[in-house]
Amino acid sequence: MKGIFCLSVLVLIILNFSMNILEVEAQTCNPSGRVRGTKPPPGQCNMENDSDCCKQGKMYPIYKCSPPVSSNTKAVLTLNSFEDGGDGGGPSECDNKYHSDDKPVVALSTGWFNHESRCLKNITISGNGRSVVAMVVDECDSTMGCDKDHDYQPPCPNNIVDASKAVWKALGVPLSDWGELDIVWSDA
Ligand SMILES: *[C@@H]1O[C@H](CO)[C@@H](O)[C@H](O)[C@H]1NC(C)=O
Ligand SMILES: CC(=O)N[C@H]1CO[C@H](CO)[C@@H](O)[C@@H]1O
Repeated sequence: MKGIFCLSVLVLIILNFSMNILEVEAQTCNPSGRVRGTKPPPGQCNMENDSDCCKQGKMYPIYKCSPPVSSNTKAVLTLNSFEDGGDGGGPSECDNKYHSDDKPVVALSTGWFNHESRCLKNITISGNGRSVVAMVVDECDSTMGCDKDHDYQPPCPNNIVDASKAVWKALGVPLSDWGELDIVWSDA
């Protein structure tokens, strides 16, 4: 009798445990691996406007997925230049062009960029009590980083809306607070 009781408790525990795992898998997006940071060669990694540079030996998680998209998906807004010579690296992936930082344009983390499916489409970004419509022109690569192609910057986290200064201005964020802001976004 005691044995059966113990067994059923054990079965319940195992069942509960595996259901938790399934639930977590459905809701979150786990790293697909890590890359090891290499020190940028002299003159590499444009530190313009607080861009982050990889640190030698530091391990950075990489992601092929982003959290699920809803009508108000939580994200972190960061600042990027989409101009030639800016900190965004090469031309934008969607149209192979540079873009004026005076236009509201953004790059999305790999999972949200979703194989170019949001390319040249608009999203609505809400933060700081305001909203702005911005066009998706590029990917913020969550799958790679710390190499020449990515200007020796770390891989993008999986929840980033990387925006031109026009977006920051439109949201009315004071210049001194530019850098990182909690926002929500949705497909426009
Ligand atoms: C996106 O918004 C801009 C104005 O901000 C507009 O000119 C453009 O047509 C819109 N693009 C789409 C695909 O809706
Ligand atoms: C994207 C962005 O805001 N770039 C700015 C970075 O800093 C330089 C110099 O302060 C500005 O000229 C850029 O506009």
